[in-house]
Amino acid sequence: MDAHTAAGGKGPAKRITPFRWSVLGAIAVVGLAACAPAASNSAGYGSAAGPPTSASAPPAVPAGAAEVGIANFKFMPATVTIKVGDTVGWTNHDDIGHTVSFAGPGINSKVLQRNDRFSHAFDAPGTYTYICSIHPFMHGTVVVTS
Ligand SMILES: [Cu+2]
Repeated sequence: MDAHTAAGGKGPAKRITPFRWSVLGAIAVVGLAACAPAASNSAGYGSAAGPPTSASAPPAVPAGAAEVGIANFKFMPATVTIKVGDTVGWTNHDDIGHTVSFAGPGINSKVLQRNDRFSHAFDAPGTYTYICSIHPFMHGTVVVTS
């Protein structure tokens, strides 16, 4: 080859030979690498679509409010989480009167008879616990997030 002749002017031909073998070796490595992707094609499967979303959920409590029912001597749900400024409403479904009486901020309903409703808007973040003052074993919590 002409390369032999040109490079040979700078030194003996023995110094050229290792270089040419390394080039051949590099070509061989590239050839092997090109085969690799075909071998790993099967790894692409497995990420199917998620579960179908339910078409129609029941109408939820409107944003900015939460509703608590009082039934069978329980606040349900016992814990509600709202944002600052949101309102929580309580409706008594028992035939017995209950109250909504908070420990800290002095929020107290009158005695709620069946189907009476009490509501309060919370203006500061925090965790507020309350009871029924008639039945102190009834506990509820309002979590107000900022
Ligand atoms: Cu009660």
